[in-house]
Amino acid sequence: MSYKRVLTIQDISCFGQCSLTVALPIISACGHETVILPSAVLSTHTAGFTGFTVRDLSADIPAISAHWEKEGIDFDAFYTGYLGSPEQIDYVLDIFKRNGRENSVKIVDPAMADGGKLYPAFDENYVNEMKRLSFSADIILPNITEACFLTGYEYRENYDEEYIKGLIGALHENGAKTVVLTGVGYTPDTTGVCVYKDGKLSYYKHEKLARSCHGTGDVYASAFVGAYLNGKDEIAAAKIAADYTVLSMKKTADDLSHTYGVKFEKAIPDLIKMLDLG
Ligand code: PXL
Repeated sequence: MSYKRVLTIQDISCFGQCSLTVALPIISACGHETVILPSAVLSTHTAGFTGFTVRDLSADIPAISAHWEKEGIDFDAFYTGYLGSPEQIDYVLDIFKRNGRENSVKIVDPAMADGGKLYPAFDENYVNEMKRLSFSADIILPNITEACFLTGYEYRENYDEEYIKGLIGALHENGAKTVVLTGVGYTPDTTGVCVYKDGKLSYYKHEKLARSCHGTGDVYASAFVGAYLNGKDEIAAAKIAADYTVLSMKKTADDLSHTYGVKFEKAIPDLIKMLDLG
């Protein structure tokens, strides 16, 4: 079994089952050394809570990176998610250079928007900075809203395959390499994921549950990273991540009070089996 060292950079939402509190356990369960760099600490995530605390950790990042460089600590892969501020994008790009190796894989989830809207903390400046990060990555995992913000492509609630091809084409023209586009559904009770790599587009359709849940993008991206670093190709990793996310949602479905995240922990044994690690 391969054992990779991955650095994931995203916030700690102390409560709310997203970002680092999801990435660390999932990627660790996939058998990798998971190093974390918190971009900010929030009391909760920002969706559905009010009055949350936020501490931006931007100022600490350059010294952490410099210390790692001095110690010769480097990474097989990087995985970034929700970042604390537009200024952090330069720091992250610097970390790719200083703490990476020639062939370190850069995976970026441009976690900034959903349902046609930016998350409350973000503005056009953040979007512009996120474009720089996303188009320098090897693999990006946007949802449709994020892909529209990254490209200026018109956001639509209702779309067809031509629209999605156009959106992926726009990402590619802007410099995206491999794209894993999530939340793509062509019928009311299905959704799926489009993978674009080396000029080829593939689609994995899966069940769409009645209740949509917060935090599934982070669960999906973390499982994708864990599977990909286990040697699964992008399409196989995209399928495993989708199946794991659906299972996590199913394990949450009977608890109507659990609205802020999904019970991804309950499906970890299944993820390990999907990766033939069990
Ligand atoms: O799941 C993405 C995410 C991560 N971190 C914070 C968020 C969100 C989405 O709203 O608010 C702080």
